[in-house]
Amino acid sequence: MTDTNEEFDAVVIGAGFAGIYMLHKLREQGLKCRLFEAGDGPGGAWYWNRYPGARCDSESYFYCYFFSDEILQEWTWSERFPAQPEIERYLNFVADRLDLRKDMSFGARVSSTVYDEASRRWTVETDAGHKVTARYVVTAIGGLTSTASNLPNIPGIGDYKGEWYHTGHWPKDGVDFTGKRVGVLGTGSTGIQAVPVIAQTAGHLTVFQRTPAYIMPAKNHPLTEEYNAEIKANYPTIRDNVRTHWGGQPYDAPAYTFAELSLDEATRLQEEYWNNGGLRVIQLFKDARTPEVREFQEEFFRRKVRSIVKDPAKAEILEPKGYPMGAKRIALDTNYYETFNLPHVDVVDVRKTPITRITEKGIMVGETEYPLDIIVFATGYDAVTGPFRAMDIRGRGGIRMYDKLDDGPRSYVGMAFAGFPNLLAVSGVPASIEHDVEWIAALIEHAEKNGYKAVEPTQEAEDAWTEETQAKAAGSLFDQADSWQYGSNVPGKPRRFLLWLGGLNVFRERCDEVANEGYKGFTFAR
Ligand code: NA7
Repeated sequence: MTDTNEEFDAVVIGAGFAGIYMLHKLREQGLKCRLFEAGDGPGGAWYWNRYPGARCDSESYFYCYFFSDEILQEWTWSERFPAQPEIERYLNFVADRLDLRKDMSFGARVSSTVYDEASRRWTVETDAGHKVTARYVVTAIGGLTSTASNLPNIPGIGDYKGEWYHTGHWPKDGVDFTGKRVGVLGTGSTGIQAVPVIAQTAGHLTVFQRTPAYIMPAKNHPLTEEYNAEIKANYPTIRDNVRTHWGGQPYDAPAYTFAELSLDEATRLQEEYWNNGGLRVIQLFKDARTPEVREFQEEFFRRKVRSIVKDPAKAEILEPKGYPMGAKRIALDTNYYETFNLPHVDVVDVRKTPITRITEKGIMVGETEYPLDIIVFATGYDAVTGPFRAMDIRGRGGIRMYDKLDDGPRSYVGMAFAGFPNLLAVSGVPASIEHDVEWIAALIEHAEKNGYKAVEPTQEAEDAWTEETQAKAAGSLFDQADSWQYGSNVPGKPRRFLLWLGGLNVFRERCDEVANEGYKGFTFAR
């Protein structure tokens, strides 16, 4: 089907968790909608991230939609931490269950979206030849997106004659590593998941590590029928807990006070939490933010590395150090450290001796060349602002989103932009996505009911929110390391914090406040 010149009430960009629900919500409100998606099916980040070992770090029972009791009951997860194919299947299931496909165009990457002040409409064009107009545009393009993958600017990268891949747009047919000399560059959450799986078939695997991550064991396992039945019976409580938790996780608050425990007792408890695995490994002490607890846990993690990795030289490189735990995202692993006990797997410290160039044959570290048949770049993303800057978005008076975000992130409540009427944005993880979708849907309903043609935040509201976001991050743990959350993984990107660090529960309250006070901070035009 071609949509050329068709007029819509709303265009949604992206068919991941955010876009799927946004399309459903707006359609429910009676809007004529079209969703454009670059991939050839639903999935979003879970469509593109097909790299070996790709898996969610949140448990399946809360990495999902809560808005529909039917979907909660009809879908059954097979593993504690779902792998990419299962999440992709889930999103396809939801798209079908809600009969959304007929309003989705796949293989259509939005190239530009331009606002016309006279008609108060956006013109949206895709690289597949669509050109449509809409009153509202909702970007559901994610913060860590294939369009903004971060390929390091290493000299000679164009000279390399072998195969190379970025984990964020992995070939659908997979990559055959059998017997090959493989190099993985990057040891964030992605590299840590990919390394053990690539090692299973590679002839030789070299991991190039700049910063050693703090890593917790996932302890992933299949879910039993009894477990799933119990989860399904408890979904109302789980949903409430997700919505009131600081980080959108349905977990109980930490149970112990480190300062009141003997070192032996604290170690025993920490061991127990370690053995249970998952995000809760470090969520046991109420006084977790004190330097004593952090040092205790950091050392606990380092001891674990030394106890698993048999070669002391490799262990020394892999031990997390040089920055406080929590200042970068803590990863979950399945057999990451164990993989370095295999004779054909090495780790190279490229902080100590940096990569000098990429050659025809492989990667040069200092004066040493590592010949490689395949390089895997697990080097992350130009996060949050990158996906917006990858598209030509022009608001009132032709102002470009590209320029607006040149100095770092700017928004009002993370969802709206001064100068860009009726352009709204959803991103994040399912817990925050559901909130944002519902909030945006309510804002649009408010505008529709009152006959407003354009809604846009004031510059003052946007400035205040933007500054508040930065203030929340200043002095936080994140402030003590270089991370994608601070934009420091992309050379030249301003050091501005890209996320809201005030807690998801507080964010919900703040957004409610805006809505309840007649959408304060927004202007509406008829
Ligand atoms: P991350 O977390 O940004 O990790 C990227 C990794 O790549 C990290 O280890 C970086 O080292 C490394 N990197 C990046 N550029 C270079 C260069 N030029 N040289 C050497 N090493 C480099 O991306 P992920 O894909 O793992 O995870 C992104 C998010 O997706 C994650 O937080 C989850 O939410 C899901 P560095 O640490 O910068 O020294």
